[in-house]
Amino acid sequence: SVALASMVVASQAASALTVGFSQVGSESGWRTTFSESVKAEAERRGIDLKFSDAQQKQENQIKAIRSFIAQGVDAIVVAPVVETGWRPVLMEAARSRIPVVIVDRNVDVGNSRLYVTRIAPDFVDEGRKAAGWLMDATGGDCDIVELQGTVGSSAAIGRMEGFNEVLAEYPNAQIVRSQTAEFTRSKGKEVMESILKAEGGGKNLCALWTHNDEMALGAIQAIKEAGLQPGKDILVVSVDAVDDIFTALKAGDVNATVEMSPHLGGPAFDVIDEYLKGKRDFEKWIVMDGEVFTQQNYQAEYNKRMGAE
Ligand code: GYE
Repeated sequence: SVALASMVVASQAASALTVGFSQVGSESGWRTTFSESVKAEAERRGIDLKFSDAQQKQENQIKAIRSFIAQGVDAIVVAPVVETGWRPVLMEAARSRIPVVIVDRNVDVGNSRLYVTRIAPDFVDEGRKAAGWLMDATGGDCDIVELQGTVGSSAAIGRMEGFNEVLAEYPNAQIVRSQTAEFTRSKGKEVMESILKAEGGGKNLCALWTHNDEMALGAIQAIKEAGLQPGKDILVVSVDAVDDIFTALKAGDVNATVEMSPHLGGPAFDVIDEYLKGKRDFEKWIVMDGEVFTQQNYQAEYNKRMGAE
């Protein structure tokens, strides 16, 4: 029975999956939680995870994917920084018969057979939800500053599209300034400072719309330093629902955020398991949904998160 037990152990070890994960970077709290969640999930499942942080550079992601292919991993998970430029490297993975799962942002490859599926929210819908909340809150009369995410990322492209689509229905609402702050807190503060200066201090602004919470958290600092009250003088709406934004909701500095789950690792590993067992007919997009949290309804979720720490 000792021999039997060791055989069982050996066969388990032999069947352990090796998965390469190319992550965008660590630009936001949302991203860090996402990375931690993928690592924890891999550990829980006994997956040998090769984790690579691309520091927001596509060239680093392409290098990482090539090295995963060279190492002969069983599957590759990619959270792409931008949409374009993925075709050649995904074709290399396909030629090596290594399945690729896309998570979070999208790839524009013109041939969806180059990946198994994509697990992600509907970014356009997130933008619509943010604008819907703001138009309700202001009666559709509002001069808005927009802080965009990384240029060329589908998160920024989609959120912008959805927000503007709703805004088009309100003749008295408009975006008066729009600039990228690259999804980071420090850029959010810096860019907001310069916008407030350009806007004569910002007293005539109605709202700030940011493509993620991290930029909102930086920008509310800038608003305070300019002598205005974020959440009152300038309404603040964003996307992600990271832990820190709940503190800001409670403090009244932020008004609303559209939730995006960072727990994409579990669903990605499920897909890989199914694929390796022979399944081929996957939906090309597995859509994750999220709630809108506001100063009126954040409390229950806040308690849940703080209690969980
Ligand atoms: O909203 C932001 C992050 O791609 C959806 O990237 C993601 C975005 C997320 O850094 O915080």
